[in-house]
Amino acid sequence: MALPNKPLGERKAVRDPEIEEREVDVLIVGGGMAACGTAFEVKKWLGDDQSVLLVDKAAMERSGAVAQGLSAINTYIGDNTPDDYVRMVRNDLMGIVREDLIFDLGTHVDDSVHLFEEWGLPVWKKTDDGKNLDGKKGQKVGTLKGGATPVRTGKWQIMINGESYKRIVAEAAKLAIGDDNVLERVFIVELLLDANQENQIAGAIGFSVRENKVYIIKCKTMMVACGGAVNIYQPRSVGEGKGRAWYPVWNSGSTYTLAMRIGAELSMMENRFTPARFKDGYGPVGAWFLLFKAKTLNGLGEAFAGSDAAKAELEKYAPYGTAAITPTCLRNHLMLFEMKEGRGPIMMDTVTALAELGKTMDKKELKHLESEAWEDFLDMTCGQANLWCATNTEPEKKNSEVMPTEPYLLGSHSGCCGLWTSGPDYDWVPESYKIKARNGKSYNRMTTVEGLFTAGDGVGCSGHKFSSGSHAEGRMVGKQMVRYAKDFADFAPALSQSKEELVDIVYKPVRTFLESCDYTTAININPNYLKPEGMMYRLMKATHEYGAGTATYYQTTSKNLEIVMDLLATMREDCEKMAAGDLHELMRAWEITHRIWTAESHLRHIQFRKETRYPGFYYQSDHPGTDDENWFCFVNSKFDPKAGTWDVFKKDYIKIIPD
Ligand code: SFD
Ligand code: AMP
Repeated sequence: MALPNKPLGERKAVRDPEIEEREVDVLIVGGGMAACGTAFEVKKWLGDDQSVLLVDKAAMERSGAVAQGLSAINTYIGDNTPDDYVRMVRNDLMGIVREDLIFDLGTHVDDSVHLFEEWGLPVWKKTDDGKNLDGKKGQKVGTLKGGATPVRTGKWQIMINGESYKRIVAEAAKLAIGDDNVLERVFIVELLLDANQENQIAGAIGFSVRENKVYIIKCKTMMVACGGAVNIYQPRSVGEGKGRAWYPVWNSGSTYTLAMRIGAELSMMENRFTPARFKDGYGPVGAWFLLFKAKTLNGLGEAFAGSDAAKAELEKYAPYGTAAITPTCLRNHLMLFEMKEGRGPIMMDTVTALAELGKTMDKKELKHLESEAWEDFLDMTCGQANLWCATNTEPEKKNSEVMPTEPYLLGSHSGCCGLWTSGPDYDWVPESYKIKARNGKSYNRMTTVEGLFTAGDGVGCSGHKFSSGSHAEGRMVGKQMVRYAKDFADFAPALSQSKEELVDIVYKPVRTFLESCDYTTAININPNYLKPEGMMYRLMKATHEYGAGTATYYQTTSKNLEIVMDLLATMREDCEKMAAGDLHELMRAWEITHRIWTAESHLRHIQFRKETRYPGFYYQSDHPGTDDENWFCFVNSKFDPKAGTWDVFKKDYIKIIPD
């Protein structure tokens, strides 16, 4: 349980916080979909003498990407096969993915969906005569597990009434491990390697955002699942870099930074997700394309996606571009093509779509259809519904603009950046995909740091897991962590830094602030420090202008990349002088530090890959088009914590599932 917030203003930070030390077998960092899956599963396998702790920077009931709820579960295999799931993900991500991880996930994901339904999540069902039943009506016709048919939007997606999705999933997680084993409102700052055992995870340090307290937590094994990275680019929304975005603003790249700073190998960090969204409200488009069968039109009112020009453009990217489902990046590419040719804006034709569907409906059914259109957003992105109200938009009467947003980094949605992890220990999994611990055994989803696991947005090369897949992957990791903790029962984690040294790391921004804040009259202006807010604007300006942000239609060049790398190096240096006067600001200081490292890894990878593998997500203008001969491979990188240097290199792609 977290302490309630204070009545007035932010809680001031003090120089010497209280220190709380913990030691557990299994530590779960994050409280989102993946972490809830781990918490739910882990207890079943833990021995009575083994312990677990989950640490979330927020409150689990509403933390992470599913905070506002969702209106669809995008991965449910059902009557499809895991092989086909691999083919879909591979095509959407332009060919280069880890098929072992994706297949493995495909065989497990439905079980999580069945659990969600059992825990009370309403799943829409189809009647025998093809009608949709939502809410309680859907629940009455039986469960998915019992054989009821879901309402499929696309081949993989099913509709839910999901406003309370995260609450339902978090409740099960908390019940499984018990409230006493959950720390909420605690932000993890750094991970710690073991003092004696090379490349072995040993713990984490963090602080409470509600009281002046630093946590030092030792563990035998850990999962870091802090979601993706948001607000590393200037968002399209103005005056509120910290306000509206599509993915959750509180996902600040911690997963990648925490792991990379202790030397874990990253993979495909060049892959970003630039989603097409309803402009300004960031409403997702999936339900409109798939459930309501809407089309997008250019500024001339033409359905451009089927035009000869579009087909010619897609053929350049065959076989992906010419597949039955156009990859997400190429769908963006076609929109950008229209806009650059002067045929914008792009409009979602909600009017025609609803009119078409309404043709076979009576008045009551039509009203219900209209309310479903609203509910899609009320369940998931209520800001979009607010925007419709504020702009007098009734979707049956007025079309809405769609726009590619600022870029996001994530590994669970339609992107695949993240950590390089071990595949499952099956004989069909290539040896080069298995990461062995010092006992010679491999552990599914373990990173290249021994005992450190990840899931959801953290696992690289394996996108399209979405909420359900992230939960299922978390469960898989839970089991593996217990196996690891049992195999290394004798391992006693030891830290090389003293308690004081660790507190000094976490509270450095507070101490910097307190030392110099009296020097000037304006608290934010001081020659001895800078504030996280200023750093945020610096990062966003640099990536926006040079790192293929919206400012340049997602284009960058080798020279631009050189400039932004230089700016990032200075930012990292300046982070040492960051100051925080209260606990909220301390969190902001650490968030922006994590964002800067994440952005740097992203751009280093883009710099290394001399082709444009994901047109529509970004363009390396010196290297347009894909170059299979040289670049049909993963790009991995590793930061050496001792030397402070980076290594970026190629890793072989291995095809497992035939076309
Ligand atoms: O419409 C720290 N997602 C969708 N998934 C679906 O199945 N269906 C949809 O409809 C989806 N859509 C969608 C989705 C997300 C969002 C924001 C919108 C719409 C508007 C994607 C899923 O939500 C996503 O794939 C999973 O949630 C990913 O799970 P995970 O566990 O990898 O990340 P998380 O849930 O965001 O959790 C992160 C946790 O980490 C905590 N945290 N804790 C301690 N210390 C730190 N330093 C921390 N940093 C972060 C967070 O608090 C959180 O608990 S649609 O677009 O397609
Ligand atoms: P989105 O709302 O864009 O996040 O998409 C939700 C789901 O629908 C994801 O599985 C997407 O891959 C899929 N999707 C979205 N738009 C389309 C489209 N035009 N064609 C096929 N699949 C789509």
